[in-house]
Amino acid sequence: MLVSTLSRFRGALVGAVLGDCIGGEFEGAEDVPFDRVLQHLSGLEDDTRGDGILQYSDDTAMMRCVSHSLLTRTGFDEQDMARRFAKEYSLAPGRGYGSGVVQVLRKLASPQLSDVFQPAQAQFGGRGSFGNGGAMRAAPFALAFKNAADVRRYSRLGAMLTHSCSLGYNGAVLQALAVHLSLQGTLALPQEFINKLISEMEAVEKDETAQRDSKALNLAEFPYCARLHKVKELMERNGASIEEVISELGNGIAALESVPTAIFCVLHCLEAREGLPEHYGGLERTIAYSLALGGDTDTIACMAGAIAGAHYGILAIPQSWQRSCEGAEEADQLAERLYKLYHLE
Ligand code: 8NA
Ligand code: MG
Ligand code: MG
Repeated sequence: MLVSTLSRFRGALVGAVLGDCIGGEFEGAEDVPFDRVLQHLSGLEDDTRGDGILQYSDDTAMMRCVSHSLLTRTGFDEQDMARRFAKEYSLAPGRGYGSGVVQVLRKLASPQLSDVFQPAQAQFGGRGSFGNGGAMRAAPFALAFKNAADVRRYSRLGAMLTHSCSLGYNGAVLQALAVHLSLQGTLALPQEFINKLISEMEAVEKDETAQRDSKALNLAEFPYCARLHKVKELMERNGASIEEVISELGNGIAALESVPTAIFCVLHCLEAREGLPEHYGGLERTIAYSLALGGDTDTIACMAGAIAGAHYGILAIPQSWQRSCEGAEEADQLAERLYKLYHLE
């Protein structure tokens, strides 16, 4: 079926919000059997439960800020984006932010602050955060900028407002590039999709700082490339167990332990899978499968939801799921506005 570009844009942001809202149920859980996931998902079809029953968390809260900032400034403006993050946090601090990032968000609220990248650089003894908080909000960069170089550049800077460790901001670059490729329909050829991501990340991880950070953290020399090669291996194995996926890719709050995992979820669910209902389309499978991995489920489902939503488009997302999630309607409107920005020449 032909999916229009506008439908892909709407699918990307709505898919992300759904992943966050629906995934919140299992955040931090260790073992999530498929029947619990399916029970949770079938509950969304119950019309008596009311609209927006599932609330969004930090992932969507910050993604809204990114979208509003890119739209209002018609491009990337670090001061404006930083102010929005700080304001959003002060208005709704209880959205499940990471324990470190709240210090950055408090400092960003200070009117005396001149360098908005400085608070992030002071985190974790000057090493900066490698959490997935930059990646979870990266999708709108792929909707605002047309060419890959801009997507790379601005998703990196946008993440650096809170995550100055290269493992943190490079996770955001990878997530934004995955959405960028998916919007172009590249997931129709999964091997090409993963190979392109690997070659993009080879260029990104050549950077001196990236090399130094991975050494300091005792990681492989090109850590994201190494994980993406594992994604490829798991795809070729075609039938990897949940346990293998968790042990080889991770399901944690570090960007390295969750962005490649989200990409794997999307690729794995391009086909029907055992344990998931036959009537599910690819987007439903992707979200269900992300939840079954446990760990940082809201964020992994949010990132996988953005990539999958860009592939399948808005029409593939069940209405009842959209109605159940706070912020889904606004995300749809923001995506439409970003579509216009993207097409501004
Ligand atoms: P962050 O920047 O606070 O990082 C998350 C955590 O990762 C930190 O609190 C540390 O424990 C650890 N960490 C990151 N960098 C380093 C480092 N250089 N050295 C040692 N430890 C480090 O927050 P974030 O914005 O990256 O958020 C990541 C995740 O946390 C998101 O999935 C988000 O949803 C959130 N989260 C919230 C809850 C909750 O309470 N609801 C639970 C889990 C995760
Ligand atoms: Mg969250
Ligand atoms: Mg999370």
